[in-house]
Amino acid sequence: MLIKTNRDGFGHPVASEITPQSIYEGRRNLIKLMASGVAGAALTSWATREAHAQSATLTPKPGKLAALPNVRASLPGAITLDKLTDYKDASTYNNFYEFGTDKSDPAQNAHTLKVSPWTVQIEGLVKKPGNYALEDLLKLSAQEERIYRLRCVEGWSMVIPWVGYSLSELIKKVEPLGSAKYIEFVTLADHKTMPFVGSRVLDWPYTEGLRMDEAMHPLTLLTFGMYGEVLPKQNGAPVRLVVPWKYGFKSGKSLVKIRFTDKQPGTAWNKAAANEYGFFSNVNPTVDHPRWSQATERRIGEDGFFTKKRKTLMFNGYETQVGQLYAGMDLKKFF
Ligand SMILES: Nc1nc2c(c(=O)[nH]1)N[C@H]1C(S)=C(S)[C@@H](COP(=O)(O)O)O[C@H]1N2
Ligand SMILES: [Mo]
Repeated sequence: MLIKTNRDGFGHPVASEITPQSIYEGRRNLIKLMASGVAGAALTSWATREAHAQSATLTPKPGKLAALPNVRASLPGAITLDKLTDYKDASTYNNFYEFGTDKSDPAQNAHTLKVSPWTVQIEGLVKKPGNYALEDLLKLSAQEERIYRLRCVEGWSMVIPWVGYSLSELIKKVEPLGSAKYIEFVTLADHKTMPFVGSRVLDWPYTEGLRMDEAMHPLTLLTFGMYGEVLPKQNGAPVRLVVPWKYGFKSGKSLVKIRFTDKQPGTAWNKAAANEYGFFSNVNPTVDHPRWSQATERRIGEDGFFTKKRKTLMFNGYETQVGQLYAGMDLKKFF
C-alpha cells in the first residue's frame, strides 16, 4: 500500500493516497452505478474496511445507505494515528438540537428528516448564485476520505473518517465577489420533520459562519459521508460542514443555504449566549468556557474508570495548518 504525504504551496498537507488501485476502481464503479440510476447500492464493506486498514479498530457499519459517487480514500496528513471512533458511537452520540437536546435523541428522531430531493441555495455576493441540487454538488469535485478530530465545546471528542471535498472547490465554482468577506451557513428548520425546531433553546434556523479565508482553507470540508457511506441523518445528512480546528458547533448540519456577505454573520450559539460562544470558536485549551475548562477532553469510546482525559490541543491539533489565519489576533478577545 502506498503512503505518501505531500505539501502544497502553502505548506498544507494534501491528501496522501492509501488506496490500492483496485479499491479506487471499485469506488469508481459506484459512479457508474449512480449514473445508471442504481443509487441505492451500499458501498461494499470490504472497500470501507480496506480504506481503513490504517486504523485497526474500525467497526464497519451494517445499514443500507446509498453509496457516494466518486470517492477516493485519502489521508489529509494530519492526526491520523488516533484510533477511529466506533461507527456506533459516532452515529448514536450526537448533537443535533433540531431533534432533541439529549445525545441519544438525534439517532432516535432523525429518521423523519427528508433528504431527497435536496437543494442548497447559494446567494449573496457571488457571481453565480442559484439553487444547486445535491446531485450536482456531489459531482462538482472528487470526494476524499479525511480522518478528522471533532472536538465538542462540551468537552468530548471523536475521530471520524469523513467523506467530502474542500468547500473551497465549491466557492471557486460560484465565484464570490471581491466584497464577500464572510459566509453564512443556514441549515434546515422544518417544523414538520424536526420535532425540536420551535423549542426555545436556539433561534431557528441554526446558522453558522466563517470568515472567507477560513471557508477557503483546504481543511474545511463540505461533507457528504462518513465511514465510506452517506451521512446518517443524525450526523447531518445529506450535506454538512466539518471545520476540524473549531468547536463542533461550527460544523453546521443539513445545509440548505450558503450566503456570501460583507459583514460578519450572526451565529446560532453566539445569539443564544454571546459571552459563552464567540464567532471564531477555535479550539483553544487556554481559553476557558465561562462555566468550564477547555484544557482537557474525553475521547468517546475511551471512557473507563481509570481512563485519563486527553489534553486538548491548540486548534484541535491543526495549528501547523491553520495558525497563520490568526496571526496577530488576540485569541482571548476573539474567542
Ligand atoms: N443544524 C445543526 N448543526 C449542528 C448542531 C445542531 O444542533 N444543529 N450541533 C453542532 C454540534 S454542538 C456538534 S458537537 C456537531 C456534532 O456532530 P456529530 O453529531 O456528527 O458528531 O454538530 C454541530 N452541528
Ligand atoms: Mo458541540
